Amino acid sequence: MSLYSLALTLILTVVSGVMCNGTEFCIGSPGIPGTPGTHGLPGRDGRDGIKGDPGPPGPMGPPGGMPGLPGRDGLTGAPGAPGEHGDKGEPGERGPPGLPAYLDEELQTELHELRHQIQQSMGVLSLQGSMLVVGEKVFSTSGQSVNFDAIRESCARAGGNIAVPRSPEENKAIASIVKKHNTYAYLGVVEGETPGDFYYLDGAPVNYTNWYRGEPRGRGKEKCVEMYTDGSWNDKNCLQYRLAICEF
Ligand code: MAN
Ligand code: CA
Repeated sequence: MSLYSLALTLILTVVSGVMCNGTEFCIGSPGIPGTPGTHGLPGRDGRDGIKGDPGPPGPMGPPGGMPGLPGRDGLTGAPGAPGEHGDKGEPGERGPPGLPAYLDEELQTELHELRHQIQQSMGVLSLQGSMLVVGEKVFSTSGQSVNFDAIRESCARAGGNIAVPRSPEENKAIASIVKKHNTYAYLGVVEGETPGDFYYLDGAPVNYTNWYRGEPRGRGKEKCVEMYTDGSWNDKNCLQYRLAICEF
């Protein structure tokens, strides 16, 4: 073999990856992998899967079916308004005869205790200056000034009436409250249809007055009466704010 053919064989061997022994056999190195084949046919179906979750509720069906059964009773409602008062019942049977009160020891003890408690309460209230006792009457003020109707209402709510002096002594007592609060007070006196005629709130004409000089001079236009701080009276419209003094 010439040098030339030896070189050629070597080059061929390197370039082609095939080595031959010069006579029969050649040993090649593996070629590059071919491209993947096409997909095979689909396999057989697998076994059934596990049961799925329930689906969402379906849409409402068309109307026209039979009405369903009635539902259960609702909750109890709120109580209704109280009914009207019934008629008064018949009087009961007469009880067994009792002891005369002065011989009833239990009753006497109870009276004694009540008297004592009333004395205690009145002592405290008098000391506080929140009640003024004059004869049978008690005068008291809330210290508030409001119009005539509001005074009447607040005195009635307290179980009393707007104060009205029916004697010089009562006038002095009310005047002392007026002076202490340094403000005028309305009295329980109003003018009637005839100008200059004044009445108590029960409709009886007044039989004691203490008009300031020249009063009443409202000539029917001032239907209420106020007390000045010196205890004298003036006819006045009823819409001023005046000290509320009640009598009990
Ligand atoms: C005001 C009112 C009257 C009152 C006179 C007295 O006008 O208070 O009620 O009579 O003053 O001058
Ligand atoms: Ca007047």
